[in-house]
Amino acid sequence: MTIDAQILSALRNAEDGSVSGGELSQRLGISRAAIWSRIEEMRSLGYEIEASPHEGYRLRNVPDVLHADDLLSRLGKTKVIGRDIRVFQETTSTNDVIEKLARDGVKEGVVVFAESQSKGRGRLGRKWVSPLRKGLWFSVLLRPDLRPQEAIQLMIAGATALARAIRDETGLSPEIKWPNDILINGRKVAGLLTELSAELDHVNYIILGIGVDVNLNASDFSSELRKLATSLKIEKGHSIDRASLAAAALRELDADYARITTGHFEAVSDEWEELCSTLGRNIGIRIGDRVLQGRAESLDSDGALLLRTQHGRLERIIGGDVTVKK
Ligand code: BT5
Repeated sequence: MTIDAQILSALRNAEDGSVSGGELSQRLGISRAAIWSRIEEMRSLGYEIEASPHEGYRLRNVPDVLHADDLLSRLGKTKVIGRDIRVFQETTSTNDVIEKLARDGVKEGVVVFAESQSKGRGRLGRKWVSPLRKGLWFSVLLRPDLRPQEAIQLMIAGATALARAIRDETGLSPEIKWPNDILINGRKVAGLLTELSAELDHVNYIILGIGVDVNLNASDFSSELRKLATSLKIEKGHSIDRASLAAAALRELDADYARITTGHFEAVSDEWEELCSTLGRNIGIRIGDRVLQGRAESLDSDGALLLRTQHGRLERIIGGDVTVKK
């Protein structure tokens, strides 16, 4: 952890809320003057850190900005995801940034957040609306030892982990719509996008991109999108702490990634099935020009959807746009 992350973490975990400069200096192995200068720097970013000669430092308020050190300090220790966190004010797409890092050989687990994206994207080149400081727009680099056909497991794990984090942080009841949407009260509040570099028999890397509509107002969506999309703020009636949700999402992702890489995908898929509103329903799936009709039965061991078609055949589906029939 960086010095700033360690200071924030000490302040957050302090028993009576404050820590003296002397104690910080001892714990971190740097001078009191160096601690002071780091605190001044954080204050300039909007962190309200009170300093009193008797009590020491106290964290009063944190700004609504994403800050890598703050996220690291909230996250604590994870196995893989979030060992390295980078925050950009604006990118084209966080998936693009991760792709460059992947090509440069950066280790798996690095996470890139952007406060806004000029070219946020969904599947098949669709646009993903990503207004400044209103959501969580981030991507994770993964290098799992999987075959390409198992890559959808990452989408399943990502959706399960994200739904859990949203539920635990907000008390709302998110549902998963296969394959990559998180819905609340029937409207989309988050989407996942996996992009893959693979050989025939193994995955080189997977980029898991996640967009969560946290504090968007209805006016942040176009009139068309307003009918389909929502935000956590709209659903709760008040703003949600983005940094806290980001840390929760990374923690849950780390846990589910560990389940996959240790051969426990089945546990993830059981949980996914409980959260999924698509299973057991009659659906239509558009795959390119083809539309298949049938009943969504379950996931197979790779993570593909098993669809019982009108003609009684079981089809294995790995992508497409679902319409749920009434
Ligand atoms: C998705 O695609 O749902 C995947 C979205 C992934 C976004 C993240 S943000 C971080 C990372 N960097 C990126 O560039 N992307 C990822 P899809 O299922 O194709 O849904 C796209 C459709 O969702 C659009 O055509 C719109 O109808 C709708 N949409 C666009 N922006 C939205 C938003 N902010 N909230 C809800 N729906 C939205």
